[in-house]
Amino acid sequence: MSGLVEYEKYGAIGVITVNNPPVNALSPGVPEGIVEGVEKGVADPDVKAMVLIGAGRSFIAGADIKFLGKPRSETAKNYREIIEGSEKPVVAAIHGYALGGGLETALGCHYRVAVKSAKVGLPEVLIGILPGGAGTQRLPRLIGPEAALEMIVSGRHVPATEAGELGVLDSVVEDGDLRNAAIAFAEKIADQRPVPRISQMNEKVTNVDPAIFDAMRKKIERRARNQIAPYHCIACVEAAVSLPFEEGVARERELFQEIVNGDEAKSLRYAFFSEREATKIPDIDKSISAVDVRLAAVVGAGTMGGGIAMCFADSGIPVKLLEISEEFLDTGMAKIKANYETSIKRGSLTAEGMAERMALIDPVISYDDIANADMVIEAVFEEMPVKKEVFAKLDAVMKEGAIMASNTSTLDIDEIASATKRPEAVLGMHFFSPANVMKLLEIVRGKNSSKEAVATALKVARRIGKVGAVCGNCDGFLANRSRMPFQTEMNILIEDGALPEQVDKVMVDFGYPVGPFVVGDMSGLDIGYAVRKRRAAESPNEFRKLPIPDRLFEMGRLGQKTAGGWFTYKKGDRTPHPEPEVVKVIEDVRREMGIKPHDFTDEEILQRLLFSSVNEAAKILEEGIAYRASDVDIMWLYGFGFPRYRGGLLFWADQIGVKKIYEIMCEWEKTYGDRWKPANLIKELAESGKSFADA
Ligand code: 3H9
Repeated sequence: MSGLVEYEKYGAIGVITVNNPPVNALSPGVPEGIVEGVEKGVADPDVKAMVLIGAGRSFIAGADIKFLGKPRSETAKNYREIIEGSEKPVVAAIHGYALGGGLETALGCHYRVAVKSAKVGLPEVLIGILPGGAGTQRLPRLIGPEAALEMIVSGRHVPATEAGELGVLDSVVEDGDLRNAAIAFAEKIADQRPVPRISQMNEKVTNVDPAIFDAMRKKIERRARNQIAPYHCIACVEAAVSLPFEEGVARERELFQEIVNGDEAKSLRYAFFSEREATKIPDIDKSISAVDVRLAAVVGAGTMGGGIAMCFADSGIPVKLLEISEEFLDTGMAKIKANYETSIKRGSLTAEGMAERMALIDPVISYDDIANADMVIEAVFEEMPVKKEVFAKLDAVMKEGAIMASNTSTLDIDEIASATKRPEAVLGMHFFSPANVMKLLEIVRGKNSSKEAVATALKVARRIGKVGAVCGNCDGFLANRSRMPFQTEMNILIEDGALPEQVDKVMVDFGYPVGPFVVGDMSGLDIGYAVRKRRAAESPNEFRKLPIPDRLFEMGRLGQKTAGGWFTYKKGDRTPHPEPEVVKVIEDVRREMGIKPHDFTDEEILQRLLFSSVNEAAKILEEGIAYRASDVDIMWLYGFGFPRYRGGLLFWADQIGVKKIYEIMCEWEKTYGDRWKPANLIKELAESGKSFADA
């Protein structure tokens, strides 16, 4: 047997164990090894049945994503059919995850036993493909097309108990000795005939109402915009109810081949690996021990602080929430309560769940009360003197070894750290708003931040369900600094002749959930105004004035909170309506600035917005503020809603080609001036024919 799969005998049961760490992916050699095991069991007259189990932490997490779309052996193509064809029953014993090709393998087996903590699913759609190992044909035959459609199109990981109820699993056992439980199960069913084969179960796929497929297409219309995989998944399940098994499998293979090497699949695979890569910091290896955060503290119970406290409570970590007065504390706690109540109304949280979470948040008003926390996150006003005062107080009380983080979105981490005698314990942990919802956690490594502090922040990010990515210290850090030129450019586009609704439409068509002007209205025009004021004071020469949003702010058009900003909103409705008053401001400013407005193509709008940020991101890479281009992409995917199926800002740029972008920027530099001067890195990459991925 290959080293990836082992075979042993326990009485009359042959046990085939997949051992391909870390997640038992179906890398070359694994399907072949499974087939060898099955053949051994079939050939041995003393063996009555077999168990297929995974070593380590999972059953099988799917095909090896690194090998997707590459040639496979004939055995690897057909191993599920070989398992299913075995005259002796094979029982899949599932713990950890049975995902994608992993669940498809289990569906090729005759029975499935799982422990309670296991999860099963067909998440291929999330990496831009479809279950290509007959999953779209077997699952509907086993649990009916409606339930199968939901599982396949959502790609969600289904907990074992629910999978048992759906009929995916034959038995759900207590966590513990799965191997023995599965052997006992195999002994029980060993003599039962006929051996159940899902490919031959056709009852559930006859007389199906065909309307379910169109209903699903309609349901995913908004979410699946510009994507192919979700629709191909539906087409495959449709084939399962209209074609015999073998023809359905052929159809599935055909559609799989069509998309496996397409842009969508490549971008999503890139995003999958980039997310994992982001946690690997060149000089921080496993020997660096992260602090075990058993008690957290948050300073400031405003919107951000409250949201951060919720992140800890949601993950079962007790958290102290500190404010300067009972009054502020009560307001903060009331907001948290209201947020949880909204989740209950939406059905995503139970009343007991809310009570458990609220019990984990301990509101306090004295710094002494948070002294024994393992990590503290400051979320007070974005003003340096205030931050420094807080950090000096924290320095005085926090226990030795505690990590002290600031949630600042722009301020200098090193200066904040200088307010303490332990700058090594200080770093940035920048949450995005709303903190309890947005997945990105930007971890800012100051010049003195210790490796332990960074490792702790990364570990905490994972524990609280965030995607952590690390960057260096600079104004705006990685995420907001790379986003800033986009913010400026969208305003310049308006000065030059575009309208907010036109720009928003281009970006929504590109794949953003909402356009940037609507986002501006949602966060409030006062935010940008305050940032511009600060920047104007700090660096008056570099600062580009933006008279249109300044004037809207001064008119009291602050966005959705005042029923109008860039757009006007009707009461209780978030639909943006173009506003003549705004158009008048735009026209006035154009006239005063002596600008002759011109028409923009959609492509020009898209490129002007995104190239401006590509240029800044290149400078960030050049300065070593980012470890790698893919970290920029992770921040854009999880912080700014960049469409995942386009990979991320710099992955998208690489698809266009750095050389082409460089040429366009050089032209724009001539037309529009200095702001389009290409970053040195862009020039270098263009001249050497390289990409951001190579940088
Ligand atoms: C498929 O099955 C297609 C078939 O239908 C048909 C084919 C014809 N491949 O996420 P983690 C690596 S498509 C390769 O940190 P966790 C991962 O990169 C597949 N590598 O652990 C990481 O490596 P490193 C359908 C994989 O405990 C390490 O394992 N299946 C794969 O947080 C640990 O990963 C999926 O889409 C893979 N399939 O989460 C499931 N999976 O240490 C994809 C993981 O070098 N996987 N790695 O950074 C997952 O969703 C999560 O990894 C899982 C565990 C939930 C399983």
